[in-house]
Formats: sequence, structure tokens, C-alpha cells
Amino acid sequence: MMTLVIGNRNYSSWSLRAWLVLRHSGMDFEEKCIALDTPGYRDQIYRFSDAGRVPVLIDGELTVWDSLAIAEYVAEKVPGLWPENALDRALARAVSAEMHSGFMALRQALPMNCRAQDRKVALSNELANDISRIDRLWNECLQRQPRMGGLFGEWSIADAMFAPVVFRFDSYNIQLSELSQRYVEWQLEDANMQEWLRMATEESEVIEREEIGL
Ligand SMILES: N[C@@H](CCC(=O)N[C@@H](CS)C(=O)NCC(=O)O)C(=O)O
Repeated sequence: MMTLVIGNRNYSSWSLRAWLVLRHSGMDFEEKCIALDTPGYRDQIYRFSDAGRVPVLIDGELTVWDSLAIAEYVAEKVPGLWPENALDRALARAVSAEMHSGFMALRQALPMNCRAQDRKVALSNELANDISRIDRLWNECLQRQPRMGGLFGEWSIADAMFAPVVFRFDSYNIQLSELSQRYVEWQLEDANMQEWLRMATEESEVIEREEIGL
């Protein structure tokens, strides 16, 4: 059976992405959770990957150590995780890549903190630009769909890539367009997202520097 090594569910945004993809794949996997920022946690991660980052997927002899690479690996095993239509698939990969490599202001100013509610953060220009870009991007995708659902209709890896942003927008009460707000609600209603949130809420570790906007 495959093993997915993840960080704290409350804070580890990259772990959430890989976990969601595996859950939606329907494949069995074991989870090994490493509490980030606790004594010896780096050594624990390095035991699995020399990149020193989670998530890490172990499948027999194979180690895959990056969330998007894990998503691609799982998508090769299980069809349907990327949109079926080639045009949608290209766009889904583009929005996923943009999330994977961008939105630095958002990542720094609004750390994922799933169980946090009603946090308040002043919006710098850079942060407002990131939020506005995501709002426009979601609108572009969602307006092409006949009904509310994933960015490309059925749930896809693109939705996994933005799942941590959904938790962030919810925790920090970020104002969005109506369509994006409905997408946030659609994501938050997802049974896997709720399960992740429940597990995050049950964790006791607190990473002080990620506790923003109190
Ligand atoms: N690009 C990597 C980023 C992974 C990453 O930065 N993970 C963070 C946790 S969310 C980490 O492992 N941090 C280790 C540390 O804080 O020392 C991916 O997509 O998996």
C-alpha cells in the first residue's frame, strides 16, 4: 500500500493538496503525519525525502516528493482526476501551475490555518493583487460551467490545488465576488474537506508564527 507523509493538517497546505488527490482517486493509502516545527521534525522528514519537505508519497521503491508531482503520478494510475476534455485539461494544468509557483504574498500574509475563524489581516497591495487574481481566475473557470461545482465541472486536481486557498479565504473573511464565494462554500461542503478540517481541529500543536490576525 502507498504511504503519504504529510505535515500538520491544520497548517500544511501542500499536504492537503496531495491528500485530497489521493482521497479522490479512491486508492488505499496510509498516512504518516509529522508535526512540523517540533523537535527533530526535520530529521523525520529527511528519513523519507532529501528535499526535506512534505508531502512525500512512497509507493514501493518509488518516492515522489512534491504535491503536483504526486498529483500527476496518481492521475496516471486513476483516470478522471484531470478534466477529460483536452482544452479544459490544459487550462486546469495552467491554473494548477500558477498556484504551485505563485501567489507568494497570499502565502506569506495568510498562512493556512484551517481551524482559525474570524481572523483579520490588513490587505497590502501585493496581497490584494493576489486575491483579486484568484477571484478573476475562479470566475473565468466557473463561468464556463453550467452549474456550481469544481473549476472544471467535476472535481479535479485544480480544485485540490486551490483547496488551501479556500480555507484561507474562510479563516480571514476575505471578500470575494459572489461566484467565487459560492465556490468557497462548495469546496467547504466537500466531505473530504470536512474530514480534513475535523482532523485539523483535533490536533493540539500550535505554530505561533502561523497564528496571524488574532
Ligand atoms: N513545492 C512543494 C512545497 C512543499 C512544502 O513547502 N511543504 C512544507 C509544509 S506545507 C514543508 O515541508 N515545510 C518543512 C519545514 O517547514 O521545514 C510541494 O508542492 O510539495
